Parts: sequence; structure tokens; C-alpha cells
Amino acid sequence: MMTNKDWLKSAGIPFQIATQAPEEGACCPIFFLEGEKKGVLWIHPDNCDTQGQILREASRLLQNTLVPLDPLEGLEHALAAAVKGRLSHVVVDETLFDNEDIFLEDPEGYIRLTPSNLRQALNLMTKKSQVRFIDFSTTATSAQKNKSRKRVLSGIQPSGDMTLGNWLGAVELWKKQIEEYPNCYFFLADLHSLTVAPEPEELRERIRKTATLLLACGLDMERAAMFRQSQLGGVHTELAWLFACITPEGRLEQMTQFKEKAQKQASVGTGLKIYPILMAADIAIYQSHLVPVGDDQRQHLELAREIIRKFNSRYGHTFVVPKALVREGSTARVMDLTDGTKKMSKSSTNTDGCIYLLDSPEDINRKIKRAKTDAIRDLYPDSLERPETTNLLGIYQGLTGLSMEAIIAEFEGQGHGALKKALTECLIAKLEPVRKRYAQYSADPGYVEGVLARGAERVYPIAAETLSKAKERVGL
Ligand code: AQP
Repeated sequence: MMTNKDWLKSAGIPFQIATQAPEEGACCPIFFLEGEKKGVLWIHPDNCDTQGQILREASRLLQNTLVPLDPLEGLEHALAAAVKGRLSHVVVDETLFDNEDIFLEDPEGYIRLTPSNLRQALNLMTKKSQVRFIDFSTTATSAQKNKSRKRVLSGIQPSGDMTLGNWLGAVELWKKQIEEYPNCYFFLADLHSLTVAPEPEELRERIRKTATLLLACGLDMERAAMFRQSQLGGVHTELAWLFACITPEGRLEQMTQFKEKAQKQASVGTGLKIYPILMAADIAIYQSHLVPVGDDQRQHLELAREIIRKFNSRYGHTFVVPKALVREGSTARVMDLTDGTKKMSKSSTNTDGCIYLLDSPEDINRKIKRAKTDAIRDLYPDSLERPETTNLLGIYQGLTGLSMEAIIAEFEGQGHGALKKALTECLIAKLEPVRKRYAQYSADPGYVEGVLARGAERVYPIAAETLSKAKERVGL
């Protein structure tokens, strides 16, 4: 019987036999789909837990036949069947091409292919079967493997006072990541915040305030690293230039955030448009695997993945292709209290629509009291018809961790007044320790500076190494 190696050899596809077993979870499993039609699915090991999506895709491709999913050991059945033209479909997870090496289990050991070898093999299959590429990895699942190797990176712009949106949508998620991953890097996107043209003194103060507030939120920066984007001698911007040279301008104009922010500015700086390129560089320079972001940043992250993949395919594998970690549920996008269709934003001019983390109990009370609602007495979420009520319920859910059913039951027959009262009490109680810790850290600016300096020192070697590799790849 023809083995994997025989087949690859006869097809003229270069491969290597790995002498050592790849690290755990690095082998690419293959699923054989047996329905009315037959197919093969190649999935990146990291994405195997997205079984629901895999099954949906498989059923769709196999024209809605119910598909049992059986892991296959080894490649030979799949390859042999494909060669003989017995497979109607080959479905390949695009994420496979993001790795420097692809490992396949073989009865005699491990076969190591490069992404271009895999492409060659697939090209041969195309002659007999329909080959489709599907990206199973746009967002990471909670069951990420090899956490100790994964780098988590996220940032925040010091473009105003931090809001409840930043807190529930990002910082609370960061706290969890620090507990789970030993390599978490958080940075102040001070270069990005120049896109809204702040006054220099104001920017300096906001940088100080944001760093202090992040510590006050309880982020353990002894375990994670916190630093300023502009602190590292230009490595972020230099990589951004390499990326700018391969990014089509038209993609930048499609970004929703650019369109929204450009509308608010009398004169639009180029920085606002190329913001996502700098973001791609921020992520790629640390070889980041996971990027926790609020729902509003999902589009930028998709573009970052596109840019990084383009660089990898043009110049050879250089960067890890990152995945978004988006907070699920109601707090993925916290909305403005006075307009439930607008995101709560720290740079918003309507301060009544935002709860800031340093708001006094009186401010919180006043803002929640004035928050827009509707005339329907019963409380239930409906984001299209009742965006403001949905937002208040969602914030309450984010703060209490209760299920929506439990919240609806809690306020049954009571209306918005009762919800607002409970929400106000909860917000005051949750933000009080943040305000206290903020006062403590503010009294010790040297400590905050020290955290930033240590963070920069920790991440700089990674950034410098990545940049020099990227420069070498492009011919510099
Ligand atoms: N309203 C929100 N709901 C959920 N998540 C949010 N984030 C921001 N607003 C919300 C998340 O907070 C992180 C840091 O955001 P950023 O500073 O990088 O920029 P942003 O997304 O543009 O946040 P703002 O507050 O709206 O800032 P400005 O007003 O300067 O544009 C990100 O992970 C973001 O998703």
C-alpha cells in the first residue's frame, strides 16, 4: 500500500521526516467526512475545538448531508482516496499556512511540510477533487492549547478618560488573560492617540492617568508587561512602514472607525487613515498569538491579519498570524447612555453618555438617572427596537455576571426605575475600589514609571529581533 511518503515522493513534493516529535498539539489532524459525498478536511490543531463550525461547513459543502466526523490516523486514506478521485471535496483550514511548518502524523514518524509544499500537494488534488480554503481561526476559542507559548497583546489609547466600555470590553478580559497566560503584554497606544490631535500637555497627563488607572483596575503588572508604544525607539513605526508599503489604500478607506472619526474632524490627518497599519505592526512585532479586543476593534484586527498574511506570503514566513479574543455577550460593545446606537467612547464630547472609571458616586447617580430609556414597562433586551434598555440590561449583566433570564426575573413588573437604582448601586460599589487604588498609585508616580520601564525592557528584545528579521526579509 502506498504510504504518505511514497505518495509525496512520487508527486515530487519535498518534505522532511522529523526526527523528534513536534510539541504536543502541533500535528495537523485530518477529518474524513462520510456522507452522500465524501470529503476530507484538514484543520489546524488549534482550531479543532471549533467543531460546531467545522460540522456546519462540512454539511454545507456536502449539500446538507448529515456528516459524522471521525478523526483519521495518518494521511494515507485521504491522499490515496484523493489521488484516485474518490473524494468530491477537500476542505483546507487556511490557518495551516500561517505556521512555519506543518506536521502530519505518519505510521513511521512525523512528516514535516512547509506551507508551500502543502500548496503543491493541494494543487495536485485539485485535478480530481474540489479544494476549498476556509479560515477556521478568525477568533480564538477558550480552549486554546499551549498557553505557555502563546503571547497575548492588547493596547489602549490614552485619548481620554477610561470608560466603562474600556473596562468591561477590554480590561476585565485582560485580567483573566494574565491569570491564564504567562506572556501578556499591554501597551499605551500613545502614538495612535495623536490621530485625534491632543494638546501636548493634555496627552502627557492622559498617558500618566491611563497607566495609573490600569494598575488601579487591578491588572497584575508584576506578571504582565505594561509599556508605552513610543517608548521603544521607533520599532513599531518602522515595521508599520514596511506594512504600509504592502497595504492597498482602498482597504483603509473601508474601515468603519476611520469613516466615523473622519466625519468628526475638520481636517483629517493621514495618521487616522493609516491607524490600522500601525495596529498591525503593534501586534506583529511581538509575534502575538492572541489579541483581546472589544467588538469595535474586530474589523481592524481582520485587516491586521490580512496584512501579516500578505507579508508572510510575499517574503516568507516571518510573523505569527494573530487571532482576536473578543469578549462574548452584552459587554462586547457598551453603548452610550444617551444614544444606544452609539458606542461609549472615551473621546466622546457628550460626557453624560459615558461612565468614566473615576466618576464620583454623585456623577454615576446623575448619569444613570438621566440615561435614555423607552416607554415599554417590561424589561427585556431587543437591540433593534430597544437599544438603550438593552444596553442598561447588558451593563448590569456585565457587572453582576447574572444570566439575562435571572435579570428579567429580578425586575419583573418593576420597570426602568428599579433597574437604574440597582445599576447605580452596583456601579458605585464596583468602581469604589478602583478610585481608592487610583488615589494610592497617583501618590507614587515613581512606581508607575518603574512599571512602564520594566515592561519596555521585557518586550524590547522580542520587538528588535522581529524587526531585524522583517528588514532582512524585505532586503534591507
Ligand atoms: N464601548 C466599548 N465597549 C466595549 N469595548 C470597548 N473598547 C472601547 N470602547 C468600548 C475597547 O477598549 C479597548 C481600548 O480601546 P482603544 O483605546 O484602543 O480605542 P477605541 O476602541 O477607539 O476606544 P474608545 O474608548 O472609543 O476611544 P476613542 O474615543 O479614543 O476612540 C479596545 O480593546 C476596545 O475594543
